[in-house]
Amino acid sequence: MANTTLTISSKNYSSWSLRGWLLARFSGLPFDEIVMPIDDPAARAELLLLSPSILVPCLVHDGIKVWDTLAIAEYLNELRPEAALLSKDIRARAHCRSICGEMHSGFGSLRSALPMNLKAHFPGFKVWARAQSDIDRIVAIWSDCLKQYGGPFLFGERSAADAMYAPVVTRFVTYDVKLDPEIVEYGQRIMALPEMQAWIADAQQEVEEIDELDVEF
Ligand SMILES: N[C@@H](CCC(=O)N[C@@H](CS)C(=O)NCC(=O)O)C(=O)O
Repeated sequence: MANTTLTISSKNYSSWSLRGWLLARFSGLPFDEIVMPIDDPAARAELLLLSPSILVPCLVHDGIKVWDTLAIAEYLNELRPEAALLSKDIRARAHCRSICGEMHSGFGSLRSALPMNLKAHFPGFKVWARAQSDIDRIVAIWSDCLKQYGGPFLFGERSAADAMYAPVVTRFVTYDVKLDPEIVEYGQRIMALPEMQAWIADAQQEVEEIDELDVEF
């Protein structure tokens, strides 16, 4: 067993789990996954021991516990600077931190109206106005990054920002959100990453269903 674990929950529904898992995979740090069942009280008690917030993802590395996705990104960037989760350039790094922060603390309307659900597909889904404002802001962020850093990812090479926004890419697919070609192509590049393909394949195998899910999990 590696001396590193990442606790996550549903691969179909848990967008924060996906972010943390992608960050860990992008960093190149070997880790074991601990997948906590969604609704099991015993699992929640166990999770409390692993993650003080009772939330996932939670990384434990060499006995150091790191919870909350942004903290995990910062920790992995310190541990594995060669993976460049955050750019070496101070300007790009500040930009990356800003848009990761915006994802972490914002876009509540998008998150509640279009929850991550990899197994689902809703052609012609009607997006309400507030969620559309979140989508417009995200598209502006991505367009600006792709223009400034020249692609193929938000900051040129793959970075923490791509991990933070990957669940949004999946929502755009699930809810059939209409987008300009450059944004569709960026989304396709994210979906084609071997890490995303592996995650989605596992999500397809999950049996748990949350019918009443109406907020981001
Ligand atoms: N701000 C936290 C959010 C984490 C979060 O909300 N995680 C959800 C799963 S996506 C969770 O653990 N929910 C547990 C539960 O509701 O039982 C982070 O950045 O990691």
